Amino acid sequence: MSEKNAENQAGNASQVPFDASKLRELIKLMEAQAVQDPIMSRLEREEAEEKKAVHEFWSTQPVPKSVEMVEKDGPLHPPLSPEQIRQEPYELSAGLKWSDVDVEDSGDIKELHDLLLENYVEDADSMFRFNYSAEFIRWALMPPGFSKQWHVGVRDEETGELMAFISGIPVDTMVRDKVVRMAEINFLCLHKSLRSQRLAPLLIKEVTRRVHKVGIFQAIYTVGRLLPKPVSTCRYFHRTLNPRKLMDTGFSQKLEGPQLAKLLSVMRLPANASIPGLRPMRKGDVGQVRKLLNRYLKNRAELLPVFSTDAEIAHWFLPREGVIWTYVVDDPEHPGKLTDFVSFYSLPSSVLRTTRAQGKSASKKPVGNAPVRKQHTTVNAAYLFYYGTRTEFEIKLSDEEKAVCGGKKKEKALVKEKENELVKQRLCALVGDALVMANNEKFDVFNCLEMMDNAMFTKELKFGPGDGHLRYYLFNYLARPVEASKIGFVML
Ligand code: MYA
Repeated sequence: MSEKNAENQAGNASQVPFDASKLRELIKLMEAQAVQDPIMSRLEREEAEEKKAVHEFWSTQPVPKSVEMVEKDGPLHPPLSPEQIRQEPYELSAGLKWSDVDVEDSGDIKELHDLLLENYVEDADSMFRFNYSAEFIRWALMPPGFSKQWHVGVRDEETGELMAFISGIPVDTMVRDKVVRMAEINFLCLHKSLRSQRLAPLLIKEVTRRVHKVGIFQAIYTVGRLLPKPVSTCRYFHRTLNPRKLMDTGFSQKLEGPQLAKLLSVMRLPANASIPGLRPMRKGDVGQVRKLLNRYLKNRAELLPVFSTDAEIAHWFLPREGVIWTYVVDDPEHPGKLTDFVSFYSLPSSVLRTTRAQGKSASKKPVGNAPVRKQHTTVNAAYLFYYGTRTEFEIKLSDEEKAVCGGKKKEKALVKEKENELVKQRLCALVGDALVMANNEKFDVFNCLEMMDNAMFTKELKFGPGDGHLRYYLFNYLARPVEASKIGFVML
């Protein structure tokens, strides 16, 4: 949707008399967030500090140094022979013991849920903390081929309390033209009482050992902070669904009076989806969704997961209440033929407090100094997961266009441009409908990263840039930097 359309929409939907100059001011204000925040300088500062940092642990691991320029892709070290792989677990500090977490067990999953609820990722101002539901954790950790041995827990020997965790799941990862079996590492978490005691390296080494034991020597992981050395960095974008609640919780900047009224009307969404044939995904759709997704990712991305089986697609995409929503477009002209799909998942954040620490800038969310108006315990955030749509079109240039191009190279570029325009139109409609669905499910905000083709719709659909970034890393695999728009891997 163009800015002009946004203005019209605002004018139509709102009861407030339409004032185009006020709206332009508001849109500028929203866009200016990126400029006002010292984001670039903060990123640059982090990079400068990282170049000087000493990494006692990471300097011993098969990852590129921060100052290293990676110029070709491939493993850093060859696979280890079975004799080179340590057989016994690493030794933990006194009072702690290793313990596999059985996420199928109701007691274990509750303990893991509670550990993460109290100790997992927070924004830089400790205003919000991720609040993964138990069902979500099960979904994230039990794809086909998962192994309980890769759900590594640490317990207090005396009390039995779960004090730390790290997980791996298997994933076929494509880095440019190579597919590599990897472990996807996530949910590294230490109880707050065990921080800064060099336990994280032990957890990482132990999960590495267990992954090595089954003959896998590469891994992919994402971390907000800068470590040696990301293959890509993606910025978070946020689309407000419930402006009042986001202001009340300090998630977004407080507005009042006409500005607030305008924001409410600009952000208002229709009640129903716009694409004919859009419906929730069903079991019978699995095969077509697999084809759509793999084709889309391979055409558009350089770092992507490969979904080799229908079982994987069924696991990751069939709707699960409160966890994952997937909508397919069932072509009304050819019933049963799917043309597109889009999915999003639920990841709430607990509200820890509603004002920002003075003199600090948040690193994950665009927060302001909103005074508390209403108490909320959680922000219900939907995150864009994967989507797929057609990317190949039979575009024929007119003789006039060919003449203007004056050569095959420019003609090819023009065809690409036209293809991208068609993809963009479709994605705006598709993700626009995902917003409608998420809004109807009472989500407060819809988040995505500036990865894949997301830049094609963020502005049109009124996403604003956040101040958080997510860095992508590969373990024991050198890869030339991948642009954010070529990242096709969503990590939970
Ligand atoms: S990202 C989510 C991470 N979790 C959180 O942010 C939750 C809240 N925070 C915590 O629980 C703790 O602060 C953690 C660190 C556990 C993060 N990734 O024990 P320490 C390095 C990698 O004294 P603590 C996710 O889950 C740090 O640079 N390294 O630190 C993906 C330093 O090393 P060096 C990290 O603060 C995880 C050392 O640890 C991270 O008490 C991917 C300090 O240890 C981090 N997030 O605890 C893991 N944070 O001196 C890598 C700190 O060298 C997987 N550090 O700078 C690699 C692939 C493994 C498999 C390979 C298979 C082939």
